[in-house]
Amino acid sequence: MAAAGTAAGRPALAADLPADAAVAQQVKDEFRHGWEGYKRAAWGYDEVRPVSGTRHDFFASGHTFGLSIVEALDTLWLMELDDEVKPAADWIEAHFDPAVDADIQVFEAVIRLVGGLLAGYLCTGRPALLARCRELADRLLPAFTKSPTGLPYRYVNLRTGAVSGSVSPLAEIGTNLPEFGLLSRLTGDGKYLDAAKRAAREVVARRSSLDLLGTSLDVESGRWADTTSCAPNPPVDSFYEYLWVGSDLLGDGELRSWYRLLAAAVAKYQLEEQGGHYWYRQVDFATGEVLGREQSELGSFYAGLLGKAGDLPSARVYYRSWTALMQRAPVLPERFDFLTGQVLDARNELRPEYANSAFDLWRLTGSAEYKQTAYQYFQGLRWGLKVPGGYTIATDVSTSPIRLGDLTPGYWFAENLKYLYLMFAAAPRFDYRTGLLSTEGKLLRGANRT
Ligand code: DMJ
Repeated sequence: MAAAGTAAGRPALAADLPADAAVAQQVKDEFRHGWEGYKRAAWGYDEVRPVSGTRHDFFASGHTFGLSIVEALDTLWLMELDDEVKPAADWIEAHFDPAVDADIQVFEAVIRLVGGLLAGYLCTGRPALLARCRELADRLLPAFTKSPTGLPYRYVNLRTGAVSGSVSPLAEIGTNLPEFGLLSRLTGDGKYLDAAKRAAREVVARRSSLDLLGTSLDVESGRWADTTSCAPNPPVDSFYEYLWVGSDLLGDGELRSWYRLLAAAVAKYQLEEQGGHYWYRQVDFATGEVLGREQSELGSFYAGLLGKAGDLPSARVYYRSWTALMQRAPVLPERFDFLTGQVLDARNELRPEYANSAFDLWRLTGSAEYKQTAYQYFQGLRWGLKVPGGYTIATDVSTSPIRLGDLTPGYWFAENLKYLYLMFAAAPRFDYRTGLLSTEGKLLRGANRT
């Protein structure tokens, strides 16, 4: 297998960064390209398969939530694509069904749908979006309230309220604080925030004596099902992120102190320096014994989180570790071993995490480094993953040419190009001082609606 960062083929990266307005226009054009592909082949369905021109049901076979429309709505609004905003919001008002008779993954429903509807409401001011959001959240709540520990089940049937999936990874348990906190604030009903905060508290209470967390919990017994600490990689990644984002949005000092306690332990036991680069290893949460050196591309979001939480020196080194890989092979594999360089999963799921960190660190520092490297990421996307029908995942980035898959994940409409656009566009609808985005790139604070 090819070593990470040495996958064959690479685009000629432009040495000079074009003017900001020119990059912003390029980004907007690429977003439109993807959006037109979705509309043409899959309007009203969850996701488009842009190569075959077919559709994909994300949550449950035979059911649609119009996921890509919900994911795209605030991006369309921020990009001032107003001819697209109204049809998208109209579709949600007319067709979005929060009561389908199917088992729905609670985590994905919260970050994509609850978050998307909240952001859509904040951007457009249309009350029906908040009403749909509230109904959906009410139908998700049994996952929390039926659990003897308050740790949510993984799945809930939105029609019947039946719950299932009793062993859950931490990201799925705890990636809900900002969405549920904001919903409580907007509706005046504290039950959403109460459920989310209780779940986070139950997790933190189960930390080891080293202040490390495991990977997954049995939500019925409250016992750990996997005691490997794999932060900041999945499937715990956004649990850490949401302690910080939640503390920021809700002004909650307890969440902040939990984040600091847990992040300090990750830095102490899991951070490893290799050749001037930072990576995070897997350890036993009780002893700190090293169990593995796998790095997932999803972990690259952590550079931005480190920066937001005040550790800019570590954020910079970790971001540059990813940049070094990207400059050798602009379309990264999903997972690799950072000690041997061996690729463990050669797919690319059209992921946004590196761009997310570029955006966060650019906002914090104003440094041109982040615009330059974000533009290189953008060039890699266009070179490797653009197809006539939009943008697609890849099934193998180690081949030349890259072997393409056939899916535009919903998050692509919410994240990758939104981060880039906001960096280059001086977007009048985004409040750069207070703006806050969720783990799914949803605008939860800072919509300028004058
Ligand atoms: C998105 O759904 C979110 O960014 C989430 O936090 C992690 N996974 C995907 C994108 O990779």
